[in-house]
Amino acid sequence: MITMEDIIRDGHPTLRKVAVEVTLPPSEEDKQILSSLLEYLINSQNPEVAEKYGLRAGIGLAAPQINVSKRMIAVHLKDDKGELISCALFNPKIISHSVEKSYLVSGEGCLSVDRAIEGYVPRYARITVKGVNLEGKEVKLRLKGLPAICFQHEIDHLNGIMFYDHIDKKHPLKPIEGAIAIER
Ligand code: K1U
Ligand code: NI
Repeated sequence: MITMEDIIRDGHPTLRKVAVEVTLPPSEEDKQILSSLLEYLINSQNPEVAEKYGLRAGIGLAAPQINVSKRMIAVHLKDDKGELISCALFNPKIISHSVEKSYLVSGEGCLSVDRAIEGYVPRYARITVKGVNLEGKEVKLRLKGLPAICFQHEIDHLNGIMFYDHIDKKHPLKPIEGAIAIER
């Protein structure tokens, strides 16, 4: 199982690399890595398990964060209707997005960043993501709100991009014009 000791931190060169596509059908090893990403999220959101193993709670995780530079991500969260989105994908790709932007009023965090970084992170308000799940099936997801933001954060990790790269350095808390402000 993945613990915080397996998660590499800001400054590690792998976090700045563009990860390679996973060869499909995936190997047993790649399937095991991808399911361990999702398992981390589930464990980290269980207060007893998180306390026992010292896990910081997460809603998303990407393979580069455990020093595996391959295109795999997991997301485990509830949408604004309380529906669980629990998803592990090989080679996720944003195939379309809105012009409209959104951002979290509380800002974003990252399991690879040990300090809080203030600032609004502009994201597409709505995205459509394609990828291949652990069963080898191609899936297409239409997302908005926090799930859309979380998938963009994780796909950024596959491209060597950190959330703070998107923050306006001079005016981190300047409201983003025309964007939806999401409270959570
Ligand atoms: O990729 C990561 O480092 C995980 C990160 C993902 C993320 C955070 C904020 C916006 C988009 C994506 C986290 O999960 S940080 C923890 C977090 O945001 C959270 C944890 C438990 C409950 C609610 C939120
Ligand atoms: Ni992150």
